[in-house]
Amino acid sequence: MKIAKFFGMFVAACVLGAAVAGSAAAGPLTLSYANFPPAPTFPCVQMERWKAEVEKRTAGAVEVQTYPGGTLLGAKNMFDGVKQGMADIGCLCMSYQPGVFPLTTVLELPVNFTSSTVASMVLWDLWEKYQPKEFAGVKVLALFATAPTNVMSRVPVKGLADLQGLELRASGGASKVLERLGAVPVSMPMSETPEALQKNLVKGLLSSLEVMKDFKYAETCKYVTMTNFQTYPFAVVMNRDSWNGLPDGVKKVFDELRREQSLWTGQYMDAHVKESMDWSRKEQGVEVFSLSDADLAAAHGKLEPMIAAWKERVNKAGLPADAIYGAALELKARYEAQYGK
Ligand code: DTR
Repeated sequence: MKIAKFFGMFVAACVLGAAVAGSAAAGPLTLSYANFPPAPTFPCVQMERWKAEVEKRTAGAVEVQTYPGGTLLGAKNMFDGVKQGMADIGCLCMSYQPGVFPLTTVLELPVNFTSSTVASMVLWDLWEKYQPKEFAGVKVLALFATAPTNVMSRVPVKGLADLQGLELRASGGASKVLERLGAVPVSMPMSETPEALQKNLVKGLLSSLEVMKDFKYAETCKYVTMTNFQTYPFAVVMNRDSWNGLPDGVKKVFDELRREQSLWTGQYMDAHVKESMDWSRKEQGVEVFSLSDADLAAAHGKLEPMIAAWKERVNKAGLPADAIYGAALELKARYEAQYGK
């Protein structure tokens, strides 16, 4: 009896797989998924989760070949590489291509996000509402943002005065934040940062704190200054022709995963930041400073003009900047009420 039941279930899985893939003879559809940072980092952890969910929900009709660590496409050529079909899918950080993503870089503004979960849901809803043409050439499969950025450094940064003239690695909006605060931003993708730190080309970095563990920055940066500045927006995108070639059943699985994966990644990031900072303090003796209220107020005063500059760029791109900015703040308040600050 058990064999008959198992055989029945096996046949059902094959039929479902074939139905989803559109043909029993086709075998699994293999898709390439490129990512730029090393495998243990959050962009790749979320990639592996997406792969597992897709292969499960399509009953094996789709197989995802993942390429972490820039082995297929790097940070700077990710978007163009996916559009040219060098990879079916790619994960990119919009901050690495200044000027290309006017709407979604609203996440880089100093609006005091306190979690990746909230920032990621705001990003998803804004993209869904405004459908900006910055992603017109691809199919968007997920959107998420890092946790807020903080200073990680070899030397103690106890206040804004300690930032003056200090070379810190950043990228995109974070570089502008450092410049306005009197530090010296050294712009590069995260993947190039370990070498820059090792060669002492920079005294630290401004980024989300999970990298203290994932890149082991806690071994060189023994000080963290809690600033909760801007976040970094990410997108997972698919080549348009690769998407159009998918069977309808697979498209349905991918579409159902989009917002779910974005939320999953935000929640993973927030939990991992806590884990990373616990490890940094307990195992690596990292010391954590907070900016004084006066310094935080002074910092936000210096960063405020970034909002007007962003609005000018976005209006020039033909988008309603004031409406988008207002919607971002409303969504931020809504999701902070739902998920906590
Ligand atoms: N903070 C951005 C993006 C970023 C944050 N954590 C990671 C991990 C791996 C790659 C990129 C990022 C940055 O500093 O580049």
